[in-house]
Amino acid sequence: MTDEAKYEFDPRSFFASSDVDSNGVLDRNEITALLLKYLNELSQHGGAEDLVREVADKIEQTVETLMQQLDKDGDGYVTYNEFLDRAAQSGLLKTRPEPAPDQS
Ligand SMILES: [Ca+2]
Ligand SMILES: [Ca+2]
Repeated sequence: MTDEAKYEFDPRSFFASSDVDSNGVLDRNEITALLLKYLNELSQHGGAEDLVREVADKIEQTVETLMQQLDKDGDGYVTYNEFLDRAAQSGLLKTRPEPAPDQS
């Protein structure tokens, strides 16, 4: 149980850094950029080449699936709460590579 706080994921800053135009919601383009960045991180960490290639091949389909999962009210935008809901119950947080500690 003590391993639970092994690394800190800060969903707020993660969401904010993904919200490129800072309008408080993530649109399809921002989700795509986020996914590409995530894939890039994964491939830099190695060991996920198959996954990276598979997702990169079907990027539009993957974004579509992500949007369906994230955008619960279907308005085309992912709010912070929608993101939090999904992040909490999915494997997203667990599979994300450990970020470099940048908190002071
Ligand atoms: Ca935005
Ligand atoms: Ca929404």
